[in-house]
Amino acid sequence: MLMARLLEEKLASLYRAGLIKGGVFLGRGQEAFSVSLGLHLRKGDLYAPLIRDQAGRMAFGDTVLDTLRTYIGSQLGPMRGRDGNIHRGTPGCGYYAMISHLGAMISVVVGGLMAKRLQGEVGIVGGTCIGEGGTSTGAFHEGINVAAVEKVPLVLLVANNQYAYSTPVSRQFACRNLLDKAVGYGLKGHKVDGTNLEDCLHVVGEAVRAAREGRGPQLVVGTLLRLAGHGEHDDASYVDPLHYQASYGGDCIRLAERTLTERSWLSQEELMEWRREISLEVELLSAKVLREPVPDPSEEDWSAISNVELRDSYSER
Ligand SMILES: Cc1ncc(C[n+]2csc(CCOP(=O)(O)OP(=O)(O)O)c2C)c(N)n1
Repeated sequence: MLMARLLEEKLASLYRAGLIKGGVFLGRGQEAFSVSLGLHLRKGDLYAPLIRDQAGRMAFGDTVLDTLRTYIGSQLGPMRGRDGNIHRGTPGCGYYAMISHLGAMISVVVGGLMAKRLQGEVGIVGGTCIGEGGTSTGAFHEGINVAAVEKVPLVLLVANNQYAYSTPVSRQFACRNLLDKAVGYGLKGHKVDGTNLEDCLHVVGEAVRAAREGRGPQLVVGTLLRLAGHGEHDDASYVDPLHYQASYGGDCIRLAERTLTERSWLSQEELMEWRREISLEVELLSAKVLREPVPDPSEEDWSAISNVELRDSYSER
């Protein structure tokens, strides 16, 4: 969680310095909810994170180095400089690269789970996420409907962070609670305070266990606040300041740190030391990645939407 937060702070500063092309989208305030899914998934599971899931990605095994290389566009990164920011993954390891924030990944994970079922694999879970705005899209409805009909082991986290870009929840949905959407389609619904790490670990852990044991798809609604703009290009000036006073308006990292010190599990000094060590690692790795080569289009043997085989077979026609 802390590593994701400090890494994203560095990404934001690199973006403001003009050293990252494209967008930078932060998960600030959503780390506790996000990390809970990444931590409960295992090797062999499927995971399709979205733009606010840096913490979940790192818990699932993504690294500071690969993240920096993707954002900075290094030729040595997993996307070889072809695609930036959150569109990264290693599908062969069940870590799916994001297509869209607005529901596309649900049916991709459901399809992956169906494929695993046809291959006779059992005990697998597929996890993905969506924002409350994304629950208004057709892709969301189609995806959860087929998940429920097929009873696949999907765990879908809905981060209700109060805004979809600048659209507040009052203009987003008219149901009483987002859990009603789970009931409507036949998924088991859970709710959690998305700012409380302990509760998130417990509730998301229960949902993952239920899916793994064959109890069908699970939907978990986390209530929290997006503590950043939609992306770093957005100053979030439209956010009603009252949200910051609400029960869901706190910073999950500060709250987790307070719990750790109140229970004497860690001292302030140890927490400071964690921050210092992580910041140093992030600084050293970003300095290294900034010196790495970026792709030269005239030298590369791939094209943006193709691979060598497709390119050659196309040019032979
Ligand atoms: C089809 C489509 N329309 C618009 C967008 C731009 N867009 C990306 S995320 C987003 C808002 C998403 O809000 P929400 O689902 O609540 O997630 P949050 O950003 O709050 O995490 C929008 C409008 C897009 N990517 N694709």
